[in-house]
Amino acid sequence: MLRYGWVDETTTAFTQMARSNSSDRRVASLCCEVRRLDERREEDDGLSDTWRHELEAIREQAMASLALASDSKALNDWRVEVLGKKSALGQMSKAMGGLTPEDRRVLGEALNRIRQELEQAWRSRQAEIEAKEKALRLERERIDVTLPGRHVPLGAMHPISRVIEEIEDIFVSLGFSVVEGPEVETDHYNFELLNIPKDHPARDMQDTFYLTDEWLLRTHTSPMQVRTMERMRGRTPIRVIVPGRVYRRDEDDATHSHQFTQIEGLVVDEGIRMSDLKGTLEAFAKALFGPSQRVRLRPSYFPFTEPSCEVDLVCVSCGGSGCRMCKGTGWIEILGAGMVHPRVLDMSGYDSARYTGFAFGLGAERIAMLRYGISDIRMLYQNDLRFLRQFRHA
Ligand code: 2U9
Repeated sequence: MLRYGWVDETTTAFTQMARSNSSDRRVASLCCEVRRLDERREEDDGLSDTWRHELEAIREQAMASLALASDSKALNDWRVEVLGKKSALGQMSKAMGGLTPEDRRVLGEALNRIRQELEQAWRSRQAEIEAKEKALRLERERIDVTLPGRHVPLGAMHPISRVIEEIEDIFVSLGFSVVEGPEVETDHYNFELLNIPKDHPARDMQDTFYLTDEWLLRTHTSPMQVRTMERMRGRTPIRVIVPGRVYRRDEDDATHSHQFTQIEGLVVDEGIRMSDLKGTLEAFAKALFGPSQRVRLRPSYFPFTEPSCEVDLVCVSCGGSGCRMCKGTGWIEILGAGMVHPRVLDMSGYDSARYTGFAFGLGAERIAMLRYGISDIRMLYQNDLRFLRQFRHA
């Protein structure tokens, strides 16, 4: 017969011992005592009233606290407290060693039953709580697809990079390849093979930063054209442009920088003439500054080209009528160029009696300044966002 709300004192003491992890020996002796005090056995499962009552109390208390567990953490704590090794049930199971075989069987079966019942209750409570927590999570994480998107500030390509890309595109469309190479070069490739021997006056104008007597920061990208010719081993045609950073010993001011970006080009084949140079550069000028552009060649001197010239564009500011920018001439200089010096061809393995070529060079900064109306070259290197942001939509 089950009695609710009444707990035999000894049994309570036993249970409390078990709950508070008392020693097994003490618990076992209490078990014996309990058995002696509870001689009456129920017909059906052989459990004494005291035991039944005590187990029922544990069950009821457990069920009540399970109903109060409202989240996964409380649920797990409950499992440890009620079903774990240190729980009342766990301690009772452990202490059963001190009982007679018959009592052990009876109590064991009863403990198993209650344990299974509590485990089942735990599982259904867990399912309930999981469903509740999932619903809460879904509610909390609900996405409102009608909200306006977050603004992601877009960066902008640097004006020098823009100019490089644009110029590369133009020359690629004319059949050129793009080649890049190291900024640290040897004296041999930077000067000697370009017809600038040690005692040449052009060395003064292209003084640079030396790492050792032989290694230096390149003063132009021309060493890469030389390397390209060597790699091609006399084969033609060669049509390359080489963009990259170059270095010179120079005072920085509004139009000069000790480091700037060059784009140089080289064409080598049989029968290449000055008219090819002019036609190519005129096509380039039209593509970059518009179809009404024209170029003008003026004689000049470079050690690596012969003849050499400076190339002018119709002034982008006044269209040729003369203004402050072109100093009233109607023209602005944008390029240096010339026919590749025969000695340079020969030194790189191209017989100058059979092959000819043209070459040109320009500064990307100068083009960017003309293109975007930038008055001081230093603005291109200062990374001032107020300046750079202007190119976001340019
Ligand atoms: C090889 C042979 C010849 C490249 C050339 C120039 C003329 C030139 C300047 C323009 C402005 C440099 O950036 S700048 O300061 N360049 O005037 N460059 S011809 O001639 C070469 C290159 C490589 C093998």
